[in-house]
Amino acid sequence: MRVDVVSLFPEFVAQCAAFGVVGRAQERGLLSLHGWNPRDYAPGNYRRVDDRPFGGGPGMVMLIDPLHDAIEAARAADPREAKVVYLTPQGARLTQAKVRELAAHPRLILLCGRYEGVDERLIEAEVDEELSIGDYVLSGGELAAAVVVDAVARLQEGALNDAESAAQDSFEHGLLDCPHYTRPVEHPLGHVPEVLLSGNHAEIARWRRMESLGRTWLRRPDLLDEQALGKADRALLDAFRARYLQGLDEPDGDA
Ligand code: 6GU
Repeated sequence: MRVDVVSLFPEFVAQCAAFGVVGRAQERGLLSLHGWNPRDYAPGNYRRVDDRPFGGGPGMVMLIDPLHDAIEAARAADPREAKVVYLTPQGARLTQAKVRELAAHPRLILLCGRYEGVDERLIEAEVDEELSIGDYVLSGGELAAAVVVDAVARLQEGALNDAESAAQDSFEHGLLDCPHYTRPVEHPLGHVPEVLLSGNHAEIARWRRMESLGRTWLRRPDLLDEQALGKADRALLDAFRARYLQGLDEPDGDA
């Protein structure tokens, strides 16, 4: 997949994508990232990219033309049709379902705003979708663009090894992940839940599912659609709740 980033700081997004799974996806040719700086399309010695808002008020608004020309240059760099996404706190919230949808597009153009925002006419003319990564304010869309790049890159076929794919599954299925442990078994900070040492794969799977359900119930009840749970999951969640309400749910306590 190809992703073009239109930003006053395109190197910022490139740096975020240079490491780990995403860096490896680029090395494997699964993702190609390209940066376009609207300043390069701004005329004059000052290369101005923003101006004061009509109607007054604080802050600056990004000019139409440098952004328009940068987006058109990005479009022209590849014949495939691009979906243009503007990263803004005014956008719809990014979810894993949306990430899956974006990851299936062969081409994305990610538009990053700075200052108070972008002239609305540019958004109306060029942008297909506006996305936010959460209810807090960032200084620009670059970190959000890096989040999108990371999330879509790891979904490209061949980006993850088997272990990474398996780990991905938990959130894909709408539940939080279970806790994980590694050596040593005994440590001053606590011991490993006995069931994980049992070698009983059915019991281990049952415990992990129960922990996933229980954590989701405790931490992200908004994610848990209890009506949609199967009978087995409801029984596991009931067992978790019973244990939790008895105060036996210490981090080291599967006693
Ligand atoms: Cl996409 N941009 C900015 N500036 N702030 C944000 C955001 C995006 N998502 C959450 N906060």
